[in-house]
Amino acid sequence: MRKPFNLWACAVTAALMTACAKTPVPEPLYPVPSENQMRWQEMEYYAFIHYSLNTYTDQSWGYGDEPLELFNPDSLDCRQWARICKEAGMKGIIFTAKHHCGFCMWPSEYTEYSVKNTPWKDGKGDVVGELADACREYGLEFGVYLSPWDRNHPEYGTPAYVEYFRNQLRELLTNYGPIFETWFDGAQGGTGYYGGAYETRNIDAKTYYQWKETFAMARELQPGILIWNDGGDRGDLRWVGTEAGFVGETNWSQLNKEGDVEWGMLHYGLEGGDSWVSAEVNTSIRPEWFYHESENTKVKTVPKLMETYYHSVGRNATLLLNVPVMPNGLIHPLDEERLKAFAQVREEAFADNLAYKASVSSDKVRGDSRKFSASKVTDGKSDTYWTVNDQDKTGSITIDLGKEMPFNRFLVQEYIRLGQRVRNFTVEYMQDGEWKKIIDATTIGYKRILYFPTVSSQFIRFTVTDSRACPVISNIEIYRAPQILDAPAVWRQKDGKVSIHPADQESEVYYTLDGSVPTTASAKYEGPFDTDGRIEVRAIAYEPASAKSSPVASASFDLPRTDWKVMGAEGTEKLFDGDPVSSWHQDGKGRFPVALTVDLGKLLKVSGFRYLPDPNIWGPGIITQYSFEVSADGKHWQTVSEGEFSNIKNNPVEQTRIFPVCSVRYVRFNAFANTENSTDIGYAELNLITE
Ligand code: FUL
Repeated sequence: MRKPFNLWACAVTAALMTACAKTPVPEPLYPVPSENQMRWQEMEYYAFIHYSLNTYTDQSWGYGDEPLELFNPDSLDCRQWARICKEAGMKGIIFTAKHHCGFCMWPSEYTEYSVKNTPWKDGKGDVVGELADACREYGLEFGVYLSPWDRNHPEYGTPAYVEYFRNQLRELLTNYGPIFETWFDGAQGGTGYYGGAYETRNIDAKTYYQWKETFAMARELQPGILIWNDGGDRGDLRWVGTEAGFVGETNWSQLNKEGDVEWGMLHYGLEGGDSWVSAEVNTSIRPEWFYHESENTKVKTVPKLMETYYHSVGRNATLLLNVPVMPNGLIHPLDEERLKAFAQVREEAFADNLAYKASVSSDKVRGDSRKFSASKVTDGKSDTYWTVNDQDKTGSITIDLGKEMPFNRFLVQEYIRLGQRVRNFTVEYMQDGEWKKIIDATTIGYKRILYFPTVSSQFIRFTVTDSRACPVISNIEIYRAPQILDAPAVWRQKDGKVSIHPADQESEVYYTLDGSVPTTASAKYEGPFDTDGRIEVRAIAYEPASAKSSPVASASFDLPRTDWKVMGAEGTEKLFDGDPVSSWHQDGKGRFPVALTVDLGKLLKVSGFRYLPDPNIWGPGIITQYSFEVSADGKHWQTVSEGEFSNIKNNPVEQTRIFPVCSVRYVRFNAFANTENSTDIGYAELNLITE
């Protein structure tokens, strides 16, 4: 009996082997990523570190005339930065070797405006060098941000500066070991010191820097390099059109080599584009990029960081998360704590893959070959995959967990070495013998992670419903992540009414008004409530099922704006409704300044103002140049603050300006320029700081 059985087994094996041998792998769907792009994509998460002279002047962008004496940190320790990033699970660090102010954090031989002429280490220090060494010690990749715009350099705007820029890049790419990424920021040209000229210099970002030659030099010096470039020529990676920490749900790693890249292409990529250009989501752990003491209460919460993770790594992008360095040369303990907590929550969320080695089946498979069977998506290997015949653009895989289990995360990966293919897919679960849809989604790419309220089932079905060519799926993972509760948002309307908004509808909310930490014994939020005067609201969201609370939301409010009236305008409610998303627009009818005059109803002692720009994506009309005037009688006006809101286009966070206290009944906020080059001015909120 044994002999024929063996013969039969041999015959089956032989037949299968022939089928495997006969079934060719799918043809790549071009473009496909380079080896450098693959390596970079697999890094997934790495740090940005912003540190420069601005750290000492509380600015977002230095002007280029900041004195060198300012740079003298007493505890600078790049090993602390590297240790924190390593412990946070990051794979590398990109450092602002030179920001727009032109100050060099390494002793460049081409300028005097560098660490070599500062009191720090008697001019013998080199921050870039120390950080490169620390990265090597901690097993991190190292990258450099070198700002093309240089507000210090006398020759900025002429061909001589381009040579200077290239010389600096050569220094950085030659003297500091392997560099995995260079960042050439898109903020290019404008006002500056420029060696004492104090003027505006505009350049054509497409032609001025001659990127082709610069890129060629960079690739020759560092064959493993990835180039991020926001102006002119296409690099290897792309910006996603916002610094708020998310890329489009639909995200193609493709763009065209030539032609303009509009916002939508940055955010969603371009299906069918002729070049592989993947997305990198850059955002900061605080509202701004550089350290500002005033932002110590605004370090992003773990739930917010998790959301950012799902909206970057979970949407086929990498996450470049910025951590600023304090004036003493160290990362703030709060940022360190948050980064570690974020790492732990990620670890907990993705600890137990329910689909690993689960039994799987598919409705079709390429050439009936075992080599491409559905089991390849749960074998834990990144170089095996399930695929179907060339003519098939759809297909589904059913995963049997063995028994009913709760889950709320679904992770899927395409084998992108053969190109990005999937346009649409669905995930369903079986309940009472019927398939129920969890989610309809679009692209996958390198990695897609879906999150949804917990469901329980033994069977999950993943279906590709549309694909540019036969789908090629290398991995599926399923998790039950613990619930994360976010700090609720607190708004105060014009009349003083406070409303509290938890991130998820199921949690309860508790709050205090006396500065104490809220617990479930505090007042329970039942709806908007009246308040008066200056107040501090603290609130938590609470999930009864797990008895877990969110981090505490703290919001301080100045006097209510009850009597305020915008003069000469109607329908301005959204300007004072406390909602950071709703906005009011003022039509300047083609003429600057566009003045917003507010009657406060009575005399108040005022010492500052806060402007929250319209955060919406389309035509936000964010003010970039302003002046702020005050008046006690509406006739005699005094300018108390004027200037620019730096980097407000990319990072539209609240702007605060302080001025000497004055008695005021009327204020006038003048806009002289906005981000749209138009006179349509957008405001989400306007507030005053009173004595
Ligand atoms: C922006 C810059 O202007 C910011 O200051 C920051 O460096 C950010 C990463 O890029 O465009």
